Amino acid sequence: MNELKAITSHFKIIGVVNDITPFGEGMINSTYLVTMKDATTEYVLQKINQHIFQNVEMLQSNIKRITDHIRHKLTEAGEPDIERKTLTLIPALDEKLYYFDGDSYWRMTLMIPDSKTHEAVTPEYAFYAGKAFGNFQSMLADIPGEPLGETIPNFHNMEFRLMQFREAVKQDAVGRLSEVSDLVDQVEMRADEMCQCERLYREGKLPKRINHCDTKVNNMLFDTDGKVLCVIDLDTAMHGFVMSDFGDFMRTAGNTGKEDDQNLDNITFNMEIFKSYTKGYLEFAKIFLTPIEIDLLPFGAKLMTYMQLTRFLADYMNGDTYYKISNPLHNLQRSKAQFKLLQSIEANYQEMQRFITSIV
Ligand code: GN1
Ligand code: MG
Repeated sequence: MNELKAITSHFKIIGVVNDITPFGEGMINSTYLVTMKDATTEYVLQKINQHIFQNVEMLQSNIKRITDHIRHKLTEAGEPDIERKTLTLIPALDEKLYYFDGDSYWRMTLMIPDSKTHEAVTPEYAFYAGKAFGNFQSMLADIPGEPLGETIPNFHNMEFRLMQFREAVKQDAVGRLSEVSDLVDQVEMRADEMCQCERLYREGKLPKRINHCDTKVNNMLFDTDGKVLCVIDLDTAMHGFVMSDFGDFMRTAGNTGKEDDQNLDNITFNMEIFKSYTKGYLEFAKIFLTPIEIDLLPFGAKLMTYMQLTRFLADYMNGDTYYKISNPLHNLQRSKAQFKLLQSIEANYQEMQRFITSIV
């Protein structure tokens, strides 16, 4: 705690730190809540995972551009309560947007007062969430200047993820392949279908836009009345296919179980969440989406669940080098849970397509 306190002293925070405690469910960065003695303001302190985000300068500059642009858009639209509707970065004493302690990179943001995250949502909240992510994409469509930097190259490129997956199979670094060969077969069976976005992009039929690229339900802050305040965890916002953002929300909020549920019977795809979110999302997004993007939204749900399956399973075969785990079988359990969800999404696929046709 004293070490963490020392880190915060390098940032332009106001007041005296009271306490610093672990915060949130992130699987990549380490996050802490910083409370102050005067109890008025709180801050969020994060140690950035620099193995994953190798260009911290670019990372922070992306986030600054995104939050500035959103603030500008909200101001233009005459929105009230703007300070609670976008993140505020706290600069370090030297004005940089991070502090390097010789070993690790740190950053701070203001904690948005009276905000909550949820690991699951009701259909009503899913509708608000759909609107919020639709609005997020539409606000970022005209961010001025250079394109945003690619903070993790090929992050949601399915062809690249499959290449990594096949490399993990080939290496079998910790001898776990035989244990998971059925799942590997299931991945391979679907590989061709799952790479269709990259093919369509090369053929000039599918555009890329700025996406959040981690639209898990817990990456959104809700007000006490259930309305969405803002989208957080902006590390991976970059160019990609809209299916990424649509699909990742479905993968997380549409799962009736947990991402790593041990009881696979808990896991099914919740069509009510799908319907509400889609309605909310399309309210904003139908203005800028092309017909092919709209058609492929249900595919996004499949794709992101499949991609996550390949990522968890590859990490398991690699000996757990990427995701934080809480037990040695954690990545296997996550993989099985994602596969169960994928099967349920596949079973609901036609109904999803019919629903989309009925509302556009
Ligand atoms: C990671 O930041 P966090 O823990 O919410 C990951 C996502 C995965 C997710 C799986 C940079 O997100 O891509 O979908 O875990 N982020 C990165 O839940 O790899
Ligand atoms: Mg997160």
